[in-house]
Amino acid sequence: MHVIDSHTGGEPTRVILDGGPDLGSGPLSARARLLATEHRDLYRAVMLEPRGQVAMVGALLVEPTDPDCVTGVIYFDAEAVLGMCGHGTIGLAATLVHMGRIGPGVHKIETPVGVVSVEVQDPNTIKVTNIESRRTRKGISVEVDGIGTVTGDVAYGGNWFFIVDPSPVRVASDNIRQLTDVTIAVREALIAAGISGDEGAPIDHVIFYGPSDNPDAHSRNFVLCPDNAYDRSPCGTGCSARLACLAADGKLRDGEEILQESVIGSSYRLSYRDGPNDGVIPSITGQAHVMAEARLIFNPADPFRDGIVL
Ligand code: PYC
Repeated sequence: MHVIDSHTGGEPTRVILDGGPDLGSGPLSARARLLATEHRDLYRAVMLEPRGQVAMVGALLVEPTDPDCVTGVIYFDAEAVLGMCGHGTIGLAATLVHMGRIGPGVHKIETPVGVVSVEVQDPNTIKVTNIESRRTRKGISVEVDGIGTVTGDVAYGGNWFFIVDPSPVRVASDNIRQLTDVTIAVREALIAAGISGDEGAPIDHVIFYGPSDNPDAHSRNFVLCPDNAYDRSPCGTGCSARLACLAADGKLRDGEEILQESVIGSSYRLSYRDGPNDGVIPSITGQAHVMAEARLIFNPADPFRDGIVL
């Protein structure tokens, strides 16, 4: 399996160029379901230690159904197949530039949730225009052991998010253990209370917002991902969901730009245009850097061939 690794604001992406499973030629949403149900061991083996690393997201390149797209892609982490991934799309675009497959300008990429576009501004700076994002529920409260009532919004940005602002705990890089524990507890409380996205879709990401020390930043966030790792970047799909909330609350205007900081201090520039279905079309600009190119080996004699599964 031939892979190229990059990171986007510290969050790793592993692009799988070849050697992935055959998922057929159906719609990307059906191919993503097939990856999730029939090839779980394989995609986990690519993400888990010792072959992968904590927080890594995989990007399996597939043939697009839309001939205008430069590629199709299915994203996943060590726990789940994702609908979309913003940092992954920035990393994928930087990888395609590194390979000489795309150059400056705008290119389309097909994902299981729809076609997104990337504008290559320089080899490392990419602007992603995401699918229409929306808030579906405002001011939902859950009881969390040891914390009390936590209130947030349910919003969709290609994945489902519970967005809590202000955070009940300090959003800072020296508080990651507590942030992780509390966001996991919030996700469990949402499940226990039967709170979900559309058609029962699980809310598998939780975001807490707090103030930033950077006077140029709108806020600092902490994002819990399905695999219980935190996003080192500000999370592209999470920022999309957040933009939908800010727009719905009248706190950010169409075309206005903000700087969103992650818990480790990396940042995205964010803005939106009004969408056709009462949501927003988000733009996320960030930087990615290619780090490694490798061939992964799956030796049947390796006792940890499928990764360290505890
Ligand atoms: O950037 O959208 C994102 C993302 C999702 C999970 C990790 N990163």
